[in-house]
Amino acid sequence: MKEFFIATRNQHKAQEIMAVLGGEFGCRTLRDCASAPEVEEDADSFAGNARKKAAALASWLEKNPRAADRKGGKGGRGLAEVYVLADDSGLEVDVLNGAPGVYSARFAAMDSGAKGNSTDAENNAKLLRLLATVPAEKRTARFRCVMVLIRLGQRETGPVVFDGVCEGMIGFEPRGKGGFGYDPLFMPVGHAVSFAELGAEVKNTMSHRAKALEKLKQYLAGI
Ligand code: ITT
Repeated sequence: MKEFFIATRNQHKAQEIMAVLGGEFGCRTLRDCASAPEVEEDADSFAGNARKKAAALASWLEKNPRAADRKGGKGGRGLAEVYVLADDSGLEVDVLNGAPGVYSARFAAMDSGAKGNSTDAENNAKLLRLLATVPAEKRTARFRCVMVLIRLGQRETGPVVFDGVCEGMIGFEPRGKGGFGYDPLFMPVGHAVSFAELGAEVKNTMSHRAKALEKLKQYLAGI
């Protein structure tokens, strides 16, 4: 079985990734590895940040191989069957020239200069405030996801990059209880309800993340 080490501390993201990948893969996250390094997400693109997250975890796992091997290194398969997968993603709103973009997780905190990510409620409130006078037809937006895959022990093949986009509109108020982040405000094309109302099962058939993961699964099936 291929083992994935998902370079995220966002449990919602991790759950979506695991649900789309399905049971044929083993998955762990940074939560299973408390001493893995924090990564400063200071690149100006999703791909740049995803590369940083993947490379940092891959380097750490190569220096700490026991963390990557479920069998503790005894008779295990070593690092060759272990993949690091990083996801950097966010929301691009057309009328805001693509913001929040790479700043999606810390959109509200950018105003106060506070360190770290903002809460989903703070980010959604800021987005609604900025769009307060924007009519429905100008509220077009998309979620974008870039994933970077590194196969440990086979670094010469280099990182492989997959992306996915989901087009939609920003609503006028948060709706629904599912998902995370901007899901209560995002209505995917063809739907008059938000991702948070549609729920995980439907979201995972059409989201930016699901589209990137479908490409990743095809890649894995071909190697
Ligand atoms: P990691 O870096 O640990 O993976 P993070 O939440 O900080 O976790 P990102 O830096 O990629 O992840 O920021 C992504 C942000 O974009 C996330 O916090 C949400 O605000 C938003 N976002 C991304 N995908 C989303 C989705 O499927 N639904 C709603 N919001 C999403």
